[in-house]
Amino acid sequence: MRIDKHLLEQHSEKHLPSHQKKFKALSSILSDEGHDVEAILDRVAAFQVAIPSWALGTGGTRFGRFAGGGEPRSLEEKIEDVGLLHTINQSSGAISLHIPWDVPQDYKAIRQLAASFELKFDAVNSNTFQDQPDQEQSYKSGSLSHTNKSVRDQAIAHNVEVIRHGVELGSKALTVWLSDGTDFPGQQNFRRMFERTLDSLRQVYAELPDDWQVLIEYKPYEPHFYSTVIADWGSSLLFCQKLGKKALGLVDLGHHLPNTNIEQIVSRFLMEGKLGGFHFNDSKYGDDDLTVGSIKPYQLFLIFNELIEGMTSPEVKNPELSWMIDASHNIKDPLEDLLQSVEAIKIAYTQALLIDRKALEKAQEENDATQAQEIIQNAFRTDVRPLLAQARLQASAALNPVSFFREMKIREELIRQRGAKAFATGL
Ligand SMILES: [Mn+2]
Repeated sequence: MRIDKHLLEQHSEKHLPSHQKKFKALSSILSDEGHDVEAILDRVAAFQVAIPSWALGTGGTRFGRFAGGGEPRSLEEKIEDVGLLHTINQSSGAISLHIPWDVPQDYKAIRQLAASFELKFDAVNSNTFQDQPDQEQSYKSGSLSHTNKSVRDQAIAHNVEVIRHGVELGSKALTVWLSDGTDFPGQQNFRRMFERTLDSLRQVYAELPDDWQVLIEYKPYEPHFYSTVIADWGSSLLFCQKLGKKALGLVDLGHHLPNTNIEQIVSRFLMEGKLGGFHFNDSKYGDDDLTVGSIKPYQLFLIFNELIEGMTSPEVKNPELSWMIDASHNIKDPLEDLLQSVEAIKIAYTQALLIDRKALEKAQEENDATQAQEIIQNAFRTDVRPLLAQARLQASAALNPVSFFREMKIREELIRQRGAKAFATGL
């Protein structure tokens, strides 16, 4: 499904008077405060968030799944859905694929289809947390960390195959989320599991093209409930340091125990030049896969505060980051959820751009906690949505993405095209 640019213009025209009032008021206040509104708009417009192929269908829990219909049935339809999102918000210009759920058959055709929607291929993701019907060895007791060399070799070969697919599509990174772990005390030797994993990752790392990165994701628990090999940012950083400069840490917001200070982790990774990317989502209890910014928008803003602080500090030398969403819940329309998620990420980013960094540094040097709070909360409490809308208007996107999606009855059209019982492949 492709959106006629005319419909976007019509939608924006309808909402224009109310938008203009809000934008005029905000830009006047920001200009008075010394902000360069045009420069902020340029940065907002340039900020792109990759969409994972697995978020385009309704997610589920181990208790059930309630698919909404009209879900993409193939890699081609997944690319079309991300193209749809990007046409609506001009902020989702990349797709992140998951192998083997999205194995491309015809690379050239897939590349052309993505290019027709102005989409790039972000990091490719390997999967050794499930057994595939045709595989010889089982990952029941682990993959890259397995005690049996044949299982490790199979998992290594899979990761290398994922790199090959990514190279054909123009990706520049492999994301490894390793589910390996144990469920019971004494089940395995922690040190040996780490060493076997390191040896496996070294073999994968050796196959990375020069301009590629491997992003090492961490998670404290689930699917295993006693230990995980790459459980936390410290373990991720250890692997990255031992592997080499192409290995970087990946922070998934849902992969932390409750109340973890994620913004401080971000600062530490940046300080070491080892932050590779983000998987955005939100959670109340664990890896809940909720819409970004729906539960803890202040935490998201504080993370962006650290990101911008790090990325604008001359002493911090960190590569460009990959921004991705990793969420898939089972209640909302997945496309509406993604539009809201991208919006929430860009709101937090824009608010963090408004922080008066000089004044904050002065407050920090003077140990003035009250003033520091005034400064960061002044930015956080600014309603920056008119800036995002203005950036979309200038990029010929929809002034209000979610209402455009509903006004145009896009889900109804997708159900008409694909059927009410069309379930996304992969999950
Ligand atoms: Mn993730």
